[in-house]
Parts: sequence; C-alpha cells; structure tokens
Amino acid sequence: AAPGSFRALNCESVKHWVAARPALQQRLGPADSVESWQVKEVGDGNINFVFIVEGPSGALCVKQALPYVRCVGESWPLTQDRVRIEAAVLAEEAAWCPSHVPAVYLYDKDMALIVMRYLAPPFLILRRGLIAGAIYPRLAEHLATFLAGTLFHTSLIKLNSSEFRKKVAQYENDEMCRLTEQVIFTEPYFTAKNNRWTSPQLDPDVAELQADVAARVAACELKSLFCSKPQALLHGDLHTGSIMVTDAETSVIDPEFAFYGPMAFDVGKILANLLLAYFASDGHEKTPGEREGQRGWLLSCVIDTWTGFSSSFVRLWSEHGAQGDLYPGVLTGPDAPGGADALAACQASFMRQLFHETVQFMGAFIIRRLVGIAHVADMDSISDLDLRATCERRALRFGRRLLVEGAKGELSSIQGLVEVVALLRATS
Ligand code: ADP
Ligand code: SR1
Ligand code: MG
Ligand code: MG
Ligand code: MG
Repeated sequence: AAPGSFRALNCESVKHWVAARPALQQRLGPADSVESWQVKEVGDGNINFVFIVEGPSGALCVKQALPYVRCVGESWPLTQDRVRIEAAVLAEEAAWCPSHVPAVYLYDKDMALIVMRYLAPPFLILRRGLIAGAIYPRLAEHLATFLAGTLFHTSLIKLNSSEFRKKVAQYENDEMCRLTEQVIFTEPYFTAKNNRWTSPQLDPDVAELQADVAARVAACELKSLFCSKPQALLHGDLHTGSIMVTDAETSVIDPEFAFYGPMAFDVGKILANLLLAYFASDGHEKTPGEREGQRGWLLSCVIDTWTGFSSSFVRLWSEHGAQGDLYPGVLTGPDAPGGADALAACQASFMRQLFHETVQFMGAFIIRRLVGIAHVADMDSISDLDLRATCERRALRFGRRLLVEGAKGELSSIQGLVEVVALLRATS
C-alpha cells in the first residue's frame, strides 16, 4: 500500500485485502473461493482488532492497530508503530523459542497490521482456560523456556554493548511505555478518573491503599526501575490473556508493549496473573472445594515457573555469558583465575536482585488489575459482587504486601511467597 493509505478493515474488507496478496490468498484457498471465506472479529483485548479469516484450505489471523486504544475509543490516541514493534519482537522471540510464538507471515506498515498463524482450537487464551477450571501440566516448563530464552539472549550478559545499544534504540516504544507508567504505576495510587473497583464493597480497602505512603513510594520506585533499567528485550504485557495454550503447547502472542526494560517486569507479570486466577478461583466454585486441584496446580506452576526460569537462565549464562560484555570471560570465564567462583557469585547476586524486583512488580500488577482501568476477567466474571469483592480483597492485601515488602522475611523465597498466598486465601 502507498504511504498514507491506512484504512480500518472490517469483516468484509479484510477478505478482499487478503485475497489481493497471492502468498496469503494461497494459504486460504483458490482465488475463486474468496466469496465463501468466513471472517470473525475476535479481538477481546483492550487495544486492537483481530480478524480470523478462514477458507477451504486454511485460516489466518489478521491483527490491525487503529490509531487509538480500542477499549477507550478515539479520546485515547495511540501510536500505530506498536505493530512494527510487535512484528519485530515476534521474529526475535522466534529465534530463541520458535515453538512458543506464532509465525508472522506479513507486516504491513501502512495498514498497521500483521498477518500471522491462526492458533486454531483447541488453542485457547490461557485466562479463559483458567476461568473454566483447567490445568496445563506443561505450562510452567514452557513459560520458563520462553522467559529464559527471550530475556537471556537479548541481554548484555549475552550481547556486546554495541549490539545491545542498537537493540535498545530499535525497540524504543515511548507511547506504549508511557501508557504502562500511567495505568500501572501512577493511577492506582490516587483518585484517577480511569480507576474502578468493586464498589461499595472495596471502598475502604482502596482508600487505605491510596493513603499508604509506603505503597506510593514503592510504586514510584518501580516506575523508576521500569524507565531506567534496560536489561533485556521484554514482552511487555505477559499476562494470561497474552498466552494461548493447549494441553501440550504454549504460544505467546501480543508483544506490542515490548521494550528494553527490567527482566523482573515480564517474570512478575505472568506470576502475578497466575495468582490472580488463584485468588479468583473461589468465585467460580459451584460447590466448595471444587477447584482445590486447580489451586494446588496454580501454586506449583508459580514455583516451577520461577525455579525453571532461574535454572534455565543461569544455564544459558554459564554456556554463553563469556561472550557478552557484562560478565566477560576474562573475569568469570573458565580460564580466568577464580573464574568459576566469580561466575557463581555473580549469578547468585543477580538472581537474588531479580527475585526481589519480581516480587515487587507482582504486587503492582495485582493491585492495578483490582483498582486501575484494566481489570481481569478472572475476577470480573464472578457475578456475585460480595463474593467477587472477597476474592479481590484477599488479592489486594497480598499485592500490597508484595509491593511494599519485596522479597523480605517470609517472601524471600518462591516457596515462602506461595505459603503466604495460601494463608491469605483463608482470610475474610
Ligand atoms: P490486544 O493487543 O488487543 O490485546 P491480542 O493480540 O491479545 O490483542 O488478541 C486479542 C484476541 O485475539 C486474543 O485474546 C485471542 O483470542 C485472539 N488472537 C490473537 N492472536 C491470535 C492468533 N494468532 N490465533 C488465534 N487467535 C488469536
Ligand atoms: C488502557 S490500559 C490497557 C491494558 O491492556 C493491555 O493489555 C495492557 O496491559 C494495558 O495496560
Ligand atoms: Mg492482548
Ligand atoms: Mg495487546
Ligand atoms: Mg498486569
């Protein structure tokens, strides 16, 4: 398309747009079958439009960015450059874990869209599966592989500093980062117009949060970390609505918020969203205790994701770290005097700091989904508002504790953190 030729597609026009591109058309069926193609708009996220186009030979997913935030409307303009970021990051992630991202077939800058593999049923958005009570035995292993691969290989532990700075510049994603800063680290902590919560049930809890100086300090410090620690190429929005699963496979979609930031942001976001599902589970029980099995699995999944991620990350570091500029072989390599001890000490210190930051980010992510503009269906789909508020209050208390304390005391290990989750679920 020529520059300036953007137009928003709909279920009819998307068919003809695809049909006019032979490489795409051939994936769906013969040119004369176009009129029979079926199209559904399935976008259930906050930001974009997603069309599934199906023909006699196959199907495609077309994701288009309009120049504003879908769930708000034209009053909140948003850069369409987010699609460039999403296409480039899907390709980058595919280099490190091809089995955990959908293949991209085309990026069209002028139309602000990408065409990618359709993750057909039984693929389902993880959040939907969790709400329905499902468990995914391989999820922790897949998340650990995805996190370790994408975060390690894009970091300065692996890269030299020229390559690293080039990537930091390539993935500058100012508007999307500013949105995150606003809705995650600022608005939940004051009476912002965008905020909402289950009211009146949670009114006192929200007032208490917003009067909590320690919470505000911690939120500002996390924003500082988010803005000033370009550690690795993050996915940037790694919640359970950005992951599609089957019993056997895991595919991570929607990296439009990607940028170079602190690794703990990605690790903390997925762990926090798994725990939101945990706290919501009481609200989905038809008989008490029905979801006990899923709850046990969710807690194991949190532990296994963290431990699997940290051991894979350290293994990658031991294998490839000497080539990067952060911990060079002359200091921590096998031929350096005391190199093995130095390497082990650097790795232990790095993982300790990463865990502390992860715990605090988890707190902020839980809080924003209960008090800020964008909630989670795990909680919103609990129709009994008193029961929903009870689930949300427990999560909010947990989130606040993580935010303010970080990895201290009982929260200093992933096992300790999970024990605190289970105790808090038992409170009123
Ligand atoms: P947004 O950026 O608006 O959050 P997403 O990329 O998360 O959009 O996509 C919204 C929804 O579209 C997902 O929840 C999922 O149901 C569907 N979807 C997105 N990508 C695919 C895909 N490759 N295959 C199948 N469904 C998809
Ligand atoms: C207007 S806030 C929308 C939220 O949805 C996205 O998925 C991100 O999480 C963002 O914060
Ligand atoms: Mg999404
Ligand atoms: Mg998105
Ligand atoms: Mg979040």
